[in-house]
Amino acid sequence: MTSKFYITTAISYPNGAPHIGHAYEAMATDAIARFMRLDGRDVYFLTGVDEHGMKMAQTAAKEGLTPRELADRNTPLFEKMVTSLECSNDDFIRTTEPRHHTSSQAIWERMVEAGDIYLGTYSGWYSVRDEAYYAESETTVREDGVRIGPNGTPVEWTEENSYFFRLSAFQDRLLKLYEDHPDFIMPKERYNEVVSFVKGGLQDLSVSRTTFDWGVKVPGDEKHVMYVWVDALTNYITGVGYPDTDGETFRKWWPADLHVIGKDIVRFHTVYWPAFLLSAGVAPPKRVFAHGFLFNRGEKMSKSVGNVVDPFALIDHYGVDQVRYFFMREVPFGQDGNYSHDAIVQRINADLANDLGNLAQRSLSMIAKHCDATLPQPGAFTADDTAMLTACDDLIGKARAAMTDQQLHIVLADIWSVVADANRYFAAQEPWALRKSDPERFATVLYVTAEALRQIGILIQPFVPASADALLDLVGVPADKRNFAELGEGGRLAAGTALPAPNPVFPRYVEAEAGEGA
Ligand code: ME8
Repeated sequence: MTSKFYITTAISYPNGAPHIGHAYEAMATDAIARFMRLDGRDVYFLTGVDEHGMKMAQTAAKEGLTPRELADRNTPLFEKMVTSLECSNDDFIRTTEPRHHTSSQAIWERMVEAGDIYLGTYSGWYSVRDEAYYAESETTVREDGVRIGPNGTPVEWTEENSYFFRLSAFQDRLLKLYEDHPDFIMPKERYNEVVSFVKGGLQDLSVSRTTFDWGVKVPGDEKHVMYVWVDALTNYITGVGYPDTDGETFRKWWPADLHVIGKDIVRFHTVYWPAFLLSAGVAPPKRVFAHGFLFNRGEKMSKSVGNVVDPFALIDHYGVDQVRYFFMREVPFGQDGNYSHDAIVQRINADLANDLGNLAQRSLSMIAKHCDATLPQPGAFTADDTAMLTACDDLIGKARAAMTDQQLHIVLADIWSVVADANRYFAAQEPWALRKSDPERFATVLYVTAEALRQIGILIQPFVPASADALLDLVGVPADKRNFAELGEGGRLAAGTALPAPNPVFPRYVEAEAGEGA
C-alpha cells in the first residue's frame, strides 16, 4: 500500500533576497521529498513565503514601498530559488493569497468558538519608530531621562487592546502530546528544550495587533490584524485545503508528516502551532524536525554583517548538484554547519569527481572501447563479486533506517562508503590486466561495477537529481526502472544493453586563474 507523505518547509520572509539558510532548508526538504517519492510514497511537498508582519511592513517603509509592493518584488526571487535548486515542490504558497486569508480566518473562528481567544490589553514599552514592544530588560534610561529600546529609539509605556490566545490552558495537553509522541520534535535536544520550557508554565499569547494593518484581518473586528505567526503557521493547512476539512485533499494529506524548520523557530512550531490546532479541533502534525544554522567560515550570517551568501551565486559557481551534495553531506542534519570555498571544492573533487565520477568514467570507457559499447554478460560470480553486490543490495535498508530520523548525511555517508568499496574492488580486480588474460573475468568485473553504479545512481537521485539521471543514462537504466523498488538483486542490469558513449558526470572544480574573476 502506498502511504501518503506530506512535507513542508518553513515559509520564508521575503523582506530581502533569499540567503543560503533558506536554500539549505529547501534543498534538504526536497531531498527528503524525493527520497520518499522514489520509495513509493505518495508525496505532497509545500513551500512558500510569509508575506505579512511587522518585518515586512518595516522593510517596505524603509524602502519607500507598500508591503504589497515589497512582497511582489521579492517573492519571485524565492520562487526562482526553489526552481534553481531543482526542488520538486507541488505548491508554492504566498500568505497574501485569498485562500490563505480564508483559512486563517476560519482557524481563528474555531479558536474563538472553543473559548480560547479573548480580548485583553497588551502593555509594554513601545517604540513608535520600531513599531515594536520591548521587555523592560531590553530598555535603558538615557542621560536625559528618556527611556530607549535596544535600537536607541525612545519607548513609551503603552497599552493597547489585543486579542489573546489562552495558551496557558494548553500546558497539560501539550505535555501529553510530547509524552505520547516522543518523535514529535526532533532532534532529541530540541525535544528536551521544549518539554522543559512547557513544564515551566505558559503565558497567554497576544495574537492581534492594531498598530499596523498589514496582515489577515481579525474576523468581526477589523481594526485588528492577526499576529503574523498565527497566519504563518496556518499556511500548512491552507496548502491542503483548510477550511474544507471534509474535502478529499485535506482528508488525504493532513496531518503533515514532517515540518522541516530551522532551530530558531522551534517554539512556534511545537508549542503554539499544536495548541492552535488542538483548540480548533484539528490534529497536530506528526513531526517537526529542526535543522541547524549555517555559518560562513564560522560566523553567523546576517545582512548587517554583510556575509550573506547568495544561493544563486553559489549555484552558478559550483553547480546545483554540487551545492546540494555539499550541504547534505557536510552538515549533520540537525546540527549547525560551516561552509567555505575550500570545503566545497574538497567535496566536489574528492567525493564527486574522483570517487564516483572517475570510477564511472574508467569502467564505462572500458565497456565502450572493449565490449562493443554493450553491457557485457558476466560469468560465474566470485566471493569478491558477491561481496560487492551484497554491499550495494544492503544500501537501501541502511538508507531507509537513516531516513527514519532524517539523517540525510548518514544516507550519503553510507552510499559513499559503498562507492569506496567499488573503487577498491575495481582496483583489486585489475580489469585492465584481465582483458587479455581472462576475458570472462574482465566481462564479469565490468558488469559488477556497472551494477554498483546502477544502484548508487538510483540512491543518489534525491540529492543530486540531474547528475544521477546522467549516470543512470550511462549505465542504460530505463527511466521507469529508477525507483527504489528496483534496488537489490531483482533489478540487476540486463547484459547486452547498448550503452551510450560515456561522458564525465561530475567534472572537477578547477580554480580560476588569478584575475579571471569569480
Ligand atoms: O522564520 N541557516 O522566516 P525566515 C539555516 N517566516 N537556516 C536558516 C538560517 C541560517 N543561517 N537563517 C534562517 C521565518 N534559516 C518565518 C517562518 S513558518 C510558519 C514561518 C531558516 O525567512 C529559519 O530557521 O526568517 C527558517 O526555518 C527559514 O530559514 C525561514 O526563515
